[in-house]
Amino acid sequence: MKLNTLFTAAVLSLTASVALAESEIHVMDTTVFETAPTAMAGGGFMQIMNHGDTDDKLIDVRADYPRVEIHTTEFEDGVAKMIHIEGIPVPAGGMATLEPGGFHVMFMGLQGTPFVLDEIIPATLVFEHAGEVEVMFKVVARGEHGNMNHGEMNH
Ligand SMILES: [Cu+2]
Repeated sequence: MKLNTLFTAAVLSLTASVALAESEIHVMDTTVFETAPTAMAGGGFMQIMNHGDTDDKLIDVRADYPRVEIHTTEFEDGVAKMIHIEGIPVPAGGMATLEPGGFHVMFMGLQGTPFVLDEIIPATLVFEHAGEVEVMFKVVARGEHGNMNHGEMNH
């Protein structure tokens, strides 16, 4: 009986410390838009919250596609232009939003493996401080502002 209680306490404290270590970065609303079979790339969107007291940065995204980049969007004379950047800052106690027309993850080389509605795309986010965070992108119908795929402007 005593041993059992000790064991339970040990497991509880282990669980608590693991949860603490992983709880600083919280990722929500991980979505990608469905793509046409001929589309070469698709955008990934999400909200990243940093509950820690250290500024962090999303520096890499890994997924089972030929190339995955972090992009931002700039508008020049009303024309959206995507720019490859090295990372997205996630300030301590703050958040970063990846959305159409702004920061996004660019999955490239989709020819032959398009994003199909309701599919789940596993990926690993890599943060400067928090390290690796596993996420699942859900494929959703193209939103009305979802025109951020390279060379693909269909509504
Ligand atoms: Cu892009």
